[in-house]
Amino acid sequence: MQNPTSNPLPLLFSYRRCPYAMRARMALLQARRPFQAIEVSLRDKPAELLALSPKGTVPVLRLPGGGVLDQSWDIMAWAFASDSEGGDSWWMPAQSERNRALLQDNDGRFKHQLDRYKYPERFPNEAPARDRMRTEALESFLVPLSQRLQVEPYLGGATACATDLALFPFVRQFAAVEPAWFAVQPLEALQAWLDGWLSSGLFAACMVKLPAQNPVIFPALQDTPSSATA
Ligand SMILES: N[C@@H](CCC(=O)N[C@@H](CS)C(=O)NCC(=O)O)C(=O)O
Repeated sequence: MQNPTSNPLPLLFSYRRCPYAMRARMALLQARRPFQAIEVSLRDKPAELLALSPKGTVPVLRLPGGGVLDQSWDIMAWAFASDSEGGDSWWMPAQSERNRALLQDNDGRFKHQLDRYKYPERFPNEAPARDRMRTEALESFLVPLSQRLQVEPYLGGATACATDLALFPFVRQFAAVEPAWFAVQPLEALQAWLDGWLSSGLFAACMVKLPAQNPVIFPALQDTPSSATA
């Protein structure tokens, strides 16, 4: 892992396990956008992060020209702008009405269900809702998603697009709560899609461990050893 140079690269304030930060890192890597990254402690956020974006969530991308992107989808849009490698083919399919609605559903209703299913202790007043949330997420989101992936292997159709990257970290979190339960649900196409991303070089590259709180040049996709997720 290299140290930052004086090259003006975008700087990503990131958190390794955050699904929003994961989708941003995957997009930057896939688009072959060199960037620096800082692994942030969510309990001790750096002053620079809060100065750039007082709402204090990650990811945040500081652009060399002085701009700030503090929503993961905006970072993905910047990554896949048409001057990036293959940018249009990853971005254009994500603009369809169907994929925009799917993203909204993921970041809205499904994320709400996922939080209550994964972290019932954070919602003590809603504890009895945990099983209901699992069922609702299955029926309203995961089964329809799987049916769609049965027809075409990716949300971009024959090839992946930004919507695939945007949803994958959230489906991964859901599947990891009770892997044995997830494995026996009627979600064959979704399970195959999830397995494909989990074993991809892109996911391994995005999960590389960074030293805490120091900016480093994030290793490019082709430089990442396959053991990076270990
Ligand atoms: N809408 C934001 C959501 C980002 C978000 O909620 N990130 C979480 C981590 S996964 C966060 O930073 N939470 C603030 C905290 O935990 O203090 C985006 O798309 O970037």
